[in-house]
Amino acid sequence: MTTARHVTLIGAPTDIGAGARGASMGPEALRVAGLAEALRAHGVDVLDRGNLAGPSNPWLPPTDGYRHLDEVTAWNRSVHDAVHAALGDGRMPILLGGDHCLGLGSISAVARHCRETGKKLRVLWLDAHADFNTSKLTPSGNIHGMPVACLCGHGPQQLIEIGGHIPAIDPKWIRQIGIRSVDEGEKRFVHEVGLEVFDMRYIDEMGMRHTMELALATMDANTHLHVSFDVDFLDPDIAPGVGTTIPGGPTYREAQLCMEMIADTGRMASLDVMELNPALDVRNKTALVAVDLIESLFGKSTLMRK
Ligand code: EXY
Ligand code: MN
Ligand code: MN
Ligand code: MN
Repeated sequence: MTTARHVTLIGAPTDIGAGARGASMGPEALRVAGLAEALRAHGVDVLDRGNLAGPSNPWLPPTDGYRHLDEVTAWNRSVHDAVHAALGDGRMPILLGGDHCLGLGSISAVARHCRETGKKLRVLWLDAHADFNTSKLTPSGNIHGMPVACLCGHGPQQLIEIGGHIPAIDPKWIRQIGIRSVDEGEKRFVHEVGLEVFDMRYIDEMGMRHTMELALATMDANTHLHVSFDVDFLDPDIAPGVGTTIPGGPTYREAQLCMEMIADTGRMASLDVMELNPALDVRNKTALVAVDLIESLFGKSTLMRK
């Protein structure tokens, strides 16, 4: 059985799906910020299995609506295999991105594992963006804007088949939080498919507590909760080190509450930490805030700190 007390760190040092170079340095920045040590201090057994390898970034323009499709596919296959293996070992994988196109490999592996073990999957997608573009809708061709659509079966065959089941997940299993930048065509598609989105307007009006109560409702003891944390979810004031900063994100306290409420469920069984771009950061500040928030996902809290 997967337990949050046995974690495997998997580095995926690539910016193959992004519109800016530098997320390839994300895994090392998280290590330098003390991720493994912080988790160990909370009693977690941490195995850092190092970095995956994959093709370098050729930095080419899009072909048929996609940039670097073959390279994105190779990286995602490798992420899929590593995440699936960690789950099979009864450990909780933490994917250290890398850009968010790799959420596809990670979540398709988690979905495969849930099918094999009879678990119910719930995906929390913490992001400024919906990542629900297709080759027809994308303004950029960057595949980090497409992983959620691919997971739901809308994308090129070589990507949507990575987890061995098409679609990898049902849109009903997803809750998106913190969304504030969605392209026009993408917006229509999000509505068409019926994605459950708690955007910043919702969080402003209802507060993070009510938002998370709804986003975390209807889970039970058989639920595998996957958290896909795109660091651009956070307000750029606290997290400048990302390629696609969008103003008006959750504050430090709102983000902490979000993580604390996830921890309280006791159901988180896999995690992605994506889009951290050390080339754009200030003295590793964004990596440090990410580690602080990950600690909260593992039960650190103001009064109960061990
Ligand atoms: N929606 C824009 C695009 O598709 O190009 C920006 C996507 C940024 C995606 C970041 C990772 O969350
Ligand atoms: Mn994203
Ligand atoms: Mn499995
Ligand atoms: Mn994003």
